[in-house]
Amino acid sequence: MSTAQPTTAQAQPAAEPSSKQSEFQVVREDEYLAPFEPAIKSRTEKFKQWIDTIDRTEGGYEKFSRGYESFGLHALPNGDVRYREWAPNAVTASLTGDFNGWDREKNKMTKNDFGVWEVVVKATKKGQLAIPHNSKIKISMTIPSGERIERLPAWATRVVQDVKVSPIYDAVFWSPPKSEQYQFKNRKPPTPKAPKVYEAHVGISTPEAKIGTYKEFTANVLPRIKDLGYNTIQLMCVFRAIMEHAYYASFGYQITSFFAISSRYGTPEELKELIDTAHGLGLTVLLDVVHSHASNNSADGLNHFDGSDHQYFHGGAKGRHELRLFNYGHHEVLRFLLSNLRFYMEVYQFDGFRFDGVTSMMYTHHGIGTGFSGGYHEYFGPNVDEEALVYLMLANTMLHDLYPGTISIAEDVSGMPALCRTVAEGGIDFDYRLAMAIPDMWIKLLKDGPGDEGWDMGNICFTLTNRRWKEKTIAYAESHDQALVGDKTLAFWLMDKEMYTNMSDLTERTPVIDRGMALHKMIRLITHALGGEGYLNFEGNEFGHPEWLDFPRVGNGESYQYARRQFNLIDDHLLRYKYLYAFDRAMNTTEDKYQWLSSPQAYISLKNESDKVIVFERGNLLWIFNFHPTNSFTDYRVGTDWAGEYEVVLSSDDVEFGGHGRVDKSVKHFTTPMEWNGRKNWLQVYLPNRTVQVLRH
Ligand SMILES: *[C@@H]1O[C@H](CO)[C@@H](O)[C@H](O)[C@H]1NC(C)=O
Ligand SMILES: *[C@@H]1O[C@H](CO)[C@@H](O)[C@H](O)[C@H]1NC(C)=O
Ligand SMILES: *[C@@H]1O[C@H](CO)[C@@H](O)[C@H](O)[C@H]1NC(C)=O
Ligand SMILES: *[C@@H]1O[C@H](CO)[C@@H](O)[C@H](O)[C@H]1NC(C)=O
Ligand SMILES: CC(=O)N[C@H]1CO[C@H](CO)[C@@H](O)[C@@H]1O
Repeated sequence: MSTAQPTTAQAQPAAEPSSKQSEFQVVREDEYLAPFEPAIKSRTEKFKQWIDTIDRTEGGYEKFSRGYESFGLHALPNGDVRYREWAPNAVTASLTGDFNGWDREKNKMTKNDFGVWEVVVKATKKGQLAIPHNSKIKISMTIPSGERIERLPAWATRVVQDVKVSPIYDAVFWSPPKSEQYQFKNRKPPTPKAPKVYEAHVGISTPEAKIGTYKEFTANVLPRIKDLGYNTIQLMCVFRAIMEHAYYASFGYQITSFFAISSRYGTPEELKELIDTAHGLGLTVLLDVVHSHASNNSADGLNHFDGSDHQYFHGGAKGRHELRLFNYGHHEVLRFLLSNLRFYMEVYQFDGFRFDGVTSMMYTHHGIGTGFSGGYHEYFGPNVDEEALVYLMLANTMLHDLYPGTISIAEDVSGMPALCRTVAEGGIDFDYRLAMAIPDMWIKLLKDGPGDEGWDMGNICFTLTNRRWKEKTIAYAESHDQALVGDKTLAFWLMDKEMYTNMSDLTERTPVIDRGMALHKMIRLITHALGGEGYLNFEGNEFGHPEWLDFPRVGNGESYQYARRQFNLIDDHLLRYKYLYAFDRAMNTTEDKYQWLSSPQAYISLKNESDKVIVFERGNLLWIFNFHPTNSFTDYRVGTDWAGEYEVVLSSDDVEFGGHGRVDKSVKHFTTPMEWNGRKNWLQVYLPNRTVQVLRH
C-alpha cells in the first residue's frame, strides 16, 4: 500500500500501574486498552487453537510449514519426479508438459480425501530426470461443470515469460544438476542491533535503460550499500521485484506465483549468490513479501485455480477488492502462506521480511477511504479481520521461534497498538513498524508548507517522536512511494528542475541548490536521529536521485528511461550528488559508533519557533539543528545534562558534504553548570543557518 495516512496514536506509558490485573502485559501497561481486552483475548485464543490444530494434525508448525518440500514438483533420488497439488474442486487432473508432449492421458493424477492430487512420473533413462530441468509444465484439470482448465502449479518455483509469444507466464520444472546449483558459502551475519535499511529493487538497479539483473546487483550495488554503511537490504516485490509477476508495471501488487522469484533478473541460483554475497559483506537481507493479496489472473495465477471461487481466497465480494484476498482462516491457505515464508528462509537464506499491506490485511475496510484518528475503538471490533491478525501472529511466532533473530517489519499506516509486542504480551509479534507518518509530514511541509520561516519545530518533533512506548519503529524521510511517477522525492521538491542545470560543481551555487542540499541533509539526519529504532532509505534517494520511477508500460511507450537508478551521477566528480552521498555515509558511520538508534528515545530540550532551532540528547550525543533560512547565531546557548568538554563529530556544513565549512570542528566547547532549558548545564556554540551539528562529550 502506498497511501500513508498519518496516525496520531499516542505513546501511552501508564502513569501508574492499571488497577486491572490483566493477563496481557500490554493492557497492564496501557489502561486505555482495558476495554478491548476481550478482543485481545479472543484473537490470542484463536491463535492458540490454530497452534493446537497444527500440532495435532500436522505435528507442529515446523513440519506444517515445509509444504514446499512435498507440494509442487520434486526430483526423487532415482530420477522420478513427484508432483503434488491441492485442488479439491477438480474432478480429474493430469500433469502435462514438453516431457510428455502435453498429453493429458499420460500422467494422470490421483486425489486423496483432502483434495490433494498426486502423480509420480517415472524416469525412463538411467541418470536422467523423468522431466528435464527447465522444461515447461502445466496441470490440466476438469471441473464439475465439465470444463477443462489449465493452470501453472501453485507451488511452481520458476515461471518464465516470452513476451514475443504471450504475456502469460509458463511454469518450468527447475531442478538443475548438482554442479549448477548454487552452494552457500557464508554464514548469516548476526542480527543488527538497529537495522539501517537500504530498500532496493533489482530491476531498476542499473543506470542503463534496461532491466537490471541479480548478477549486476551483486557486482555493482552490494559494494555501494556496504560503502554507504547500511547493514540491511530490503529487496522489493512491491514493484514486483522478487516474487514473480505477470506485468512489470504492476509495481509488485499482482503476484501470480508466490514461490517463484522474478525470472526477469536471472535464475534462482543467481539470487542465491546475491544473498550469499551480501551475507559475506555482513549485510542482512529482507524480502518484501506480499501476503495481503494476489493477482486475479487465472491463466498464470491462483485465481479460480481449481475452478472454484473460494479455494485460496474468500469467495464473492469478500475475496476481492481490485485483487484477490486470501482466506486466512483455511488450513491449506495457512500451509501455503507459512510455507512460503519458510521457503524463502530455507532455500534462499533470507533473514526476514517486510510484510507489505498489513493495514489492508488487518481491517475489513482494507484501510481504503478510512482515516485513523488514534481512537482505540478503530483497532478493535467489527472492522478488524481477526483471521488475518491470527495469520500474522502465527507467521511471526513461527519465524521467531524457528529462526531466532529474524527481522519482521510491518507496513502499517493505522498505528495498530501492540503490533510490535509478543503474542504472550497481547501483541502480533512484529519487530518493527514503518513510520509512515514521517514521510507524509516532510512532503506536506515542502509541498503545501508555510515557507521555511513558518516551519513548526514543535510539530516536526512531535511527528518524529510520536510512537508507542516499547514498540520499535523504522523511520524514513522517504521511500519508494515518493519516488514513483506522479509523486516527487524530497530532492525533487527541493531542487526540481535546477537539478538538471545547476548541480555541476563548476557552476555557481544558486539559492535553490544551496537550500536544497542543506535541507536534504538536515531532513535525513533529524529523521535518522529522532524518528525510530531503525532507519530506511530507498536506493538513489541518499544522493538526491534526480528523476522519478516509472516502469515500462503502454502509457509511456514501454520506456526504461525512468526505470533505472543513475549511480553514475555519484561517480561523476564534477557533480554535487557526491556530497549528499558522502553525508549519507557519514550518518551511518556515526551511528555505528554512537548507536543512537538502539538508545532510548531522545530528550528534546529546545524547540524554538522563532529561531527555528531544535536541541536534543540521544545516544550520548548532543544534537543541534538550526532550520532558520537566514539567521546564523553566535554563542547560542543550549542545555545538556552531561557536564564536561564537547567536540563536534558531524557537521552538515562541512565542505566534504557540500557545505560552507562554517563550523570549526577543532573548537572545544565547555559546559557551565547552570540550569538551561530544563537541563543541568549549558554550553555555547556557533550555529550557521540551515545546518546541523552533532557533539559528543
Ligand atoms: C482482474 O481484475 C481486473 C480489474 O478488476 C479485470 O479487468 C480483469 O479482467 C480481471 N482478470 C481476471 C482474470 O479475472
Ligand atoms: C541554473 O539553472 C537555470 C535554469 O534552470 C539557468 O538559467 C541558470 O543559468 C543556472 N545557473 C547556473 C549558475 O548555472
Ligand atoms: C526562542 O528564541 C528567542 C530569541 O532568541 C527567545 O526570545 C525565546 O525565549 C526562545 N524561546 C524558547 C522557547 O526558548
Ligand atoms: C544562509 O543565509 C544567507 C543569508 O543570510 C543566505 O544567503 C544563504 O543562502 C543561507 N544558507 C543556506 C545554506 O541556506
Ligand atoms: C554496518 C556497517 O556497514 N557499517 C559501516 C559504516 O561505515 C563504516 C565506514 O564506511 C564502515 O567501517 C562500517 O562497517
